[in-house]
Amino acid sequence: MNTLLVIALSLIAAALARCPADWDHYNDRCFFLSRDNETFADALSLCEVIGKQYGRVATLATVDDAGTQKHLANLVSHTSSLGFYIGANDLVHEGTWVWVSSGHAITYNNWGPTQPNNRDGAEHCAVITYAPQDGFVYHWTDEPCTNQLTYICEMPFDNVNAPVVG
Ligand SMILES: [Ca+2]
Repeated sequence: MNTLLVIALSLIAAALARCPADWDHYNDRCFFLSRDNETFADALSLCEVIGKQYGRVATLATVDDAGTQKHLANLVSHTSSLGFYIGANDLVHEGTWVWVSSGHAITYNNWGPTQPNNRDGAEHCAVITYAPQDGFVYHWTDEPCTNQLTYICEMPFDNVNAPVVG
């Protein structure tokens, strides 16, 4: 194949694989920190809607290893929000925490002190929380899924089906 054509196609593929301008790239995923406050269910729906704009399947963030946790904690530390929903929840079976992205049980966690505690039997959604007075420095807490909070979406980095803004 013509060398220039190969280079051109490579450049196009690279451009399409980028994360949108207001998203953050980490390993194989793009992450988005909201500014709006939503319930867990609305946050999930909004992630999905935003992802469709880029032709990708987006969902609430799957924080499945220490590296991802550290990366997201750093992003959160540059905001003024005290809590971001991630995708972990035990809505189906109390005490069985799963990722909304896959339905698979969580294998990594970063729960803060005494968490998850399912306070008043009403806490089924995981939040990356900054409340150092309570010992939470970007640790996870379980909170009522009806709380209105900021949230973190994720979508694949390498899906090249869509136009990318930015
Ligand atoms: Ca809790």
